Amino acid sequence: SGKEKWPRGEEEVWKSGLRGVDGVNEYQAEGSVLNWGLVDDFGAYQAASLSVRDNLIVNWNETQLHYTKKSPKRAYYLSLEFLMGRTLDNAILNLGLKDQYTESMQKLGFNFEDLLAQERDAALGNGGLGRLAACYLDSGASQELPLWGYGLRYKYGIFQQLISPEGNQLEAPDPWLDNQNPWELPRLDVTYEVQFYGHSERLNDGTGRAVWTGGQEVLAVAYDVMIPGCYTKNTNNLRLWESKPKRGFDLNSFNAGDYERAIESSNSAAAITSVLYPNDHTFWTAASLSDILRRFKNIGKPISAFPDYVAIQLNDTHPTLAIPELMRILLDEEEVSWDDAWTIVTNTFFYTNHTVLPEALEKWPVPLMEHLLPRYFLQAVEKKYPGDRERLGRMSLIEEGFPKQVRMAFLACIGSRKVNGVAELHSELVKTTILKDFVEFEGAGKFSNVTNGITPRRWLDQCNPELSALISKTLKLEKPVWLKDLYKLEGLLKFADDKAFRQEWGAIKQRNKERLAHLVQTTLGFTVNTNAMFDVQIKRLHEYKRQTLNILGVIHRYLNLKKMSAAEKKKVNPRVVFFAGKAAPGYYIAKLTIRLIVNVARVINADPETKDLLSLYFLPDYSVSLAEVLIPASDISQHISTAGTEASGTSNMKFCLNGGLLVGTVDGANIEIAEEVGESNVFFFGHLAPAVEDLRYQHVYHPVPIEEKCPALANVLNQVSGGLFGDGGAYEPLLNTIRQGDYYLLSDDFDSYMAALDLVDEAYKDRDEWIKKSIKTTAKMGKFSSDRAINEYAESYWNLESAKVPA
Ligand code: GL9
Repeated sequence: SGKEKWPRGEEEVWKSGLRGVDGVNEYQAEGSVLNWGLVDDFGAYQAASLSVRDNLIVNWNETQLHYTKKSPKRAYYLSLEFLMGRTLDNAILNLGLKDQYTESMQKLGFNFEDLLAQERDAALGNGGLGRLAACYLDSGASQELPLWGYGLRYKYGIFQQLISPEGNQLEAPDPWLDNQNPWELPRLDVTYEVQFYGHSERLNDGTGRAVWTGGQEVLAVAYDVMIPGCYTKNTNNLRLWESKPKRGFDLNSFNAGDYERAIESSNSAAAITSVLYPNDHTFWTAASLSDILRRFKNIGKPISAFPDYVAIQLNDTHPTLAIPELMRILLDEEEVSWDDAWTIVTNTFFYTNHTVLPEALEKWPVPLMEHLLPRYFLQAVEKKYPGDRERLGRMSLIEEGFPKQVRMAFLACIGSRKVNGVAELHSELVKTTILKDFVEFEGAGKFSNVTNGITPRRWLDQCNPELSALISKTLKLEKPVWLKDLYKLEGLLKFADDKAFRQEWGAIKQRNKERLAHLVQTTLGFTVNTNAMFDVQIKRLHEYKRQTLNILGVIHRYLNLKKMSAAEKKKVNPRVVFFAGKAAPGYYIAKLTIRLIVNVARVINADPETKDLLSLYFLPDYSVSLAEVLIPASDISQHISTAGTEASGTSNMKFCLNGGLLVGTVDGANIEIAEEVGESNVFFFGHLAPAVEDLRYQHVYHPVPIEEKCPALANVLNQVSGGLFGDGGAYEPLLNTIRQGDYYLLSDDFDSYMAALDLVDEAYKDRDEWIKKSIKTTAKMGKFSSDRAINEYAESYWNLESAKVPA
């Protein structure tokens, strides 16, 4: 409500209800558990969370006992990132307790939505890959699958983004745990010793066994995060490891007065899980595997049965060290022969590739795992292709050079039972580019596709409660029924022709736009025109995602508006463009794009001739929670990567699920979305993936000046250089990426991009038709539920069956 805000420590007393009068809380006086003193929103959020947690713990405990008793095959999702966002709302929705909580908190004098906003995001991830992991956990629990996540408990999540007055991105730490985290259970009883660095040494006892020695000893302490399923008792576990020094500090140095030295190694141990993306992944894979192995051993089966009880999914190559680590355990600790160990390993692991961009393919120094690499792999290749030295070089796990490096994607590939990409086109590209030789060598059967999905619980029910309620009412279905079988949305199709329904649909979109406008007003102080079309691009800043194309398009539109007569302007459809996203701190060109966006916004939003028709906002510090407000408010969203570069994209699915239309290239999951909703309901543009290589070749060997090739774009670039948006020279490095080489093909796609946006304007004029498109889009999004995706993994990959906890 905003009215009854109760800043912490304020002396004023709320005059009624349970919080007592005259500054004395009745419950405080009685010494009850509600002994909080004056309770503000944050305190009430904490109290509500603890009471929800009580429910969760019971379910979580029963679920773990049930799995232990039944010993089903289990799957483990190993990921360095879990971008969970907030938990309270998600938990009470999944428990079916939202109405009760809203009502009770109101009786206590609180607006529940304000309380929800008190929670800090758990932002243990960078972007789509980490959010995908979070959606899969939600679906695993909802589908009652024995699926656990393993990751790291970073003390600091992804950096907070600030924007300086000049428009530069600044980074600040995200100490998200400072307020305590009610959603995790510290498990001091689950700790492992991990030896960092060190080496394997043969024992001299004639057995041929080896032990790992040397290095620094670090403790891995488990924190369990409860993952409630939707309307089920099944509450799965996400186990996050915290690193801790094993021996406290070094007493000798301490006694000698060298305090810095005394705490040095204890600090370096704690640093491992300090910030998102440490560079050493050994720690965590070692702890996770010990944990998985211990659980397996409790079943009492021989080690050869390991793959019958355990499936491990690698979320990209980041956790690939689990492969050599399991080899080490099997060889050195379980005394299994090399061949048998390799059989176990290759039946346990599964590898998902999330990008074909060459610069994103991980390479690691050889010495880290020298002794554990399957060396005979190349011998096998040699045997199959005698004398083909070139192929041998291409396929080697080790890239020659200084230092020698391990190609992690290759290791993940040969160490896994199956390999998949994350959308049809991407999986095809994996097979025909980066892993082509491996397809030839191992057979195509090992490689397949699982198109990504998103959880409709968070990305519809939670973020768009009005639309969710309208859907339940219209389909005459209880919420969990269609939320757990998203294909049921097709039932909405026939209502596209129902005028009253369309009106309700449109009114909800309008209110969601107002909700976003309210947020912008209260946080940034800008008044957003809610009668305009809302056009949104939110994602990590990256050249391949082409936010630059978008902002240059906005400038083009602005320049056109400036040329128009008053009569022409009357026909123009007002538009508000939103950007949000973080740039990697060291990614200079991406940061320059942010700077350009911010400065274009400053000029355009202040221009009295055009500002009612075109305005632009860069919303700082993009997060899961911000996405939950932006996505339901969009009329269109942009997914405009150079064809073949965006493996899948998942926000495209979220926008469409909420009835936003898609402007995009023929790339990633855009293609499958269009297949579902029909091409007439998306706005496609740009060159296709097979043309990209040729175009790049042309740029280099037969360059055509941009003035000739795309005059409209050349004009925009000149305006920027000329200083229309402040110091033109500052943008030169960014503009030159387009003028020279234009690796991401902006000059090739600019004209068709602008044409697509014109079609959007045309279509938006017929509001009734537009809403029909919107309804049809939502109705056809069934395929993109992460429930569908997780079931594909469970059935075709892990051979995993559901294990429902009895009610
Ligand atoms: C990504 C791809 O770029 C996306 O297209 C894809 O949707 C997701 C999930 O499969 O994975 N791969 C990748 O490295 N990131 C992705 O988003 N990057 C980040 O998460 C920052």
